[in-house]
Amino acid sequence: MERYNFKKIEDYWQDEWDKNNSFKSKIDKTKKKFYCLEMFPYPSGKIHMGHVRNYTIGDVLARFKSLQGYNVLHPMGWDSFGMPAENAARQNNLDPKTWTESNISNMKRQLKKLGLSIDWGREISTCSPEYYKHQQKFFLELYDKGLVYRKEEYVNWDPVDQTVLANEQVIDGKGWRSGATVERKKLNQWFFNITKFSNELLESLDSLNDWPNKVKIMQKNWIGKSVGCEIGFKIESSKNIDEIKCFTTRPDTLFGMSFLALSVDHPLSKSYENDKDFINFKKKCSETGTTEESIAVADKIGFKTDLIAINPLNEKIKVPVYFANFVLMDYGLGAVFGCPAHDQRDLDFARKYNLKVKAVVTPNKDDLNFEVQNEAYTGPGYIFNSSFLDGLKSPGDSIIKTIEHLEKEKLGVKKINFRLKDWGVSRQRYWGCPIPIMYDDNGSPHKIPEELLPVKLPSIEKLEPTGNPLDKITEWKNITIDGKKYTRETDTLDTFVDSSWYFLRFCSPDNDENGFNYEDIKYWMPVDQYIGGVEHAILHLLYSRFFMQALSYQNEKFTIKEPFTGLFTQGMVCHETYKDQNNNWLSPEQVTSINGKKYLKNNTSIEIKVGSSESMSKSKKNTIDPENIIKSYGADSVRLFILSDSPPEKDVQWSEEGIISSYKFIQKLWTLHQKIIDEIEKNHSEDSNNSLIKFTNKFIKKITQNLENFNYNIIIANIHEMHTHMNQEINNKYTKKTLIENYAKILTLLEPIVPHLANEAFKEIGVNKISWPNYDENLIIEDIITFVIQINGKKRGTLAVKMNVSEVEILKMINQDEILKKYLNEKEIKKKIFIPNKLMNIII
Ligand code: ANZ
Repeated sequence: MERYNFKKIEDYWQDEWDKNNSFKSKIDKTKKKFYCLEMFPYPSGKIHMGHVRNYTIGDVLARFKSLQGYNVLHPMGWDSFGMPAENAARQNNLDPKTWTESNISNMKRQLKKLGLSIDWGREISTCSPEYYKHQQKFFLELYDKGLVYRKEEYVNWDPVDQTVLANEQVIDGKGWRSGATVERKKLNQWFFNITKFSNELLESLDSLNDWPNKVKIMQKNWIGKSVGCEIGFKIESSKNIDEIKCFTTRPDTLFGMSFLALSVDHPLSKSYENDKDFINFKKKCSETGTTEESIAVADKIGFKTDLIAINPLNEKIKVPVYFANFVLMDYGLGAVFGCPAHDQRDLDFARKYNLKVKAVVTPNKDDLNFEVQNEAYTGPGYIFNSSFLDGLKSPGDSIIKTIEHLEKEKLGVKKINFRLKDWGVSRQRYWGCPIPIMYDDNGSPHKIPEELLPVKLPSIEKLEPTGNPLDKITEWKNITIDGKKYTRETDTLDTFVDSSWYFLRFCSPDNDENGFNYEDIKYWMPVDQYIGGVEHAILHLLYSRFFMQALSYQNEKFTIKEPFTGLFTQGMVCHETYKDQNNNWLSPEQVTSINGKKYLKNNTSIEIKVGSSESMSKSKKNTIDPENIIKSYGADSVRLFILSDSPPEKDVQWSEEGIISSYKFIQKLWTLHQKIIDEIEKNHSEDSNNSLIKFTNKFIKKITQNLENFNYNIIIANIHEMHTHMNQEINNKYTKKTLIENYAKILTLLEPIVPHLANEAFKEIGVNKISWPNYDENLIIEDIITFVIQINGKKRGTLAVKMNVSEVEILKMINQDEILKKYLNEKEIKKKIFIPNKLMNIII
């Protein structure tokens, strides 16, 4: 038998697809459309196994839908702005553009080697002015709609590198590169008013039936709707202030209050701005990062004011007012009342400053001596120690009753708060989309006139190690319009903005005037199936959803509220980890396995420690280079293996043995193919039976259903079964016509998974490709079925019978059966329950 020469065959087909523009998509209103999109990659330079998995899953679906007769849009582009380009450029002394473009061309070449059915005619790159021009227009559209604003906000500031750091660049409170202690610093920044749509973004999640539940829950938590109330606390004899308002979700714990705490940025801090101790305290607070997580784990510290607050439910309870580092200014009202017994932060704070800890919720209705030690009690229970609230269920009735009381007495009002914050889009970086704004002499912002768009990034020879390069390019920064002088905004946009609308651009990639045509998006949008990593469950997906809200706001023509109808989140690709005796990571290429039992460092007798399998990452060196693998085993083997091991939503374990066995299986499929061709050539005069037709029908049904449900790993098992079955089937004699008809159907079913092999096989049998085959349910039903016999509800045996046998026939057979006959024992039959093709229950 001839071996399957994957190199030649895969090259041939990839060339053909390229030459013929095989996956070109255009609007065809006679056909139902299907928009299949995988999250576009950051052009880091080389594809990794995560890309291989993501794009293989998408490609299987795109090819399947296309064979089913859908008009498929399956595009690809590059999320090409971002920090790595800037860092690489600094390290290698070149400009980010050159670095990025060469990465794109390499990755594009690698992706083509996977045999993906992509319409490359629609390729986009977010760092090209042709793309970001439209983004700048959208920015100004949102600005005009009042959805963009500027305000002072804290950032992580690296005092040595003179630059703003992203949260992930702050490691243990220090700048990742300089190692300097990071400070909190206020800067003027641009914000998108995403919170305007908090409610819409939350409620519309319920309409997304084809999204994983876990993603919807993550988004819900992120938006974080809290129902509670705002309470006014009277301040005793102060000249400056007579009331402080707090937001709480637990008004039922008011009788347990022992202090009131304010954010250091609370308006009241103005009265302390000349107080040396307060200034020191504020500085100490600024050493904690800006994230909620870093604040949560930081030591609780406070600054005691001379103010005394009065409990609105009992004027005799008077408590001190502090500034505290755990109160955030941008949530609620920047002020909280502290109830240490029922909130851990409050308890930590109270223990530190010797404040009272009074329990007001008891887990057990009868335990009125309940006390709290080192752990706050936050569970459910009953109110006690609380006058008119005593005995009420907490939470629940107790909260309702407290709010009713506060509202009646005009001490507070019911209030809904969202945890979601407005989206800060300013980045003090070079390699991003310039913000199309300029400032006049007074520092007031103005829009860059539309005819001057795009505001192009100036090219740059060499990136300085510190600061924002755009700040220093004065010839770019200073502009004159109509004789008036302005300076440009030097911040660029967060790269999440680039990816919040790219799926619209794919619909109209060549439109120079606008980001998209209405006609195009009306046909193609929303994306029918979006596929990507669960790491984007919150930000990217939420920002894209927000962008649709923002574009449709005050624009009746734009009617897309949700960008992605279906969402699929695929699991990670994992590999074992290896370490030498000195605990240095080793890559799989540096390790030789001895029968899979022992592992040695290559060409040595040094034994290697094998660690758990973890998701592939450069830091642990457990990556496998897809390009090498494709070179050695071919794209179809890689596709087959990456789908075979586990359901696509779960992690997959990469292994050498796995890819080798996929490779061998491809060879076996090819051997089978040659046997089938031999049989076709024999040209038998008639079909010996119809078992091939029946098998094909069953196979169609299984593959179709498994494709529809993303059970891709089961499909691989189905293909193995097909291989075994067909090897036997060809011993039966079939006419050329029957064989070709059925084999063509089987090849069509294989095409989404192993497209090169399937197309080559089609070519060899000399048949044009066909569309997705249907199956005939009647042919799938087994002729002989197992029929269950129960006597008085107990299973007493089975009968092998033909389909659709009658009740009378079954009874006859029971009476002829030696064993079953005994159970009846000629007793009187009281009742018979007959379920066709399944069972008969005889009551005697
Ligand atoms: C009193 C209280 C007693 C609270 C108790 C909790 C337990 P969620 O559910 O996340 O909305 N809080 C309010 N504003 C805050 C701010 N700016 N910074 C830090 N914490 C703030 O949480 C609402 C609760 O978070 C509020 O309810 C408040 O503490 C705190 F036994 O009020 B609570």
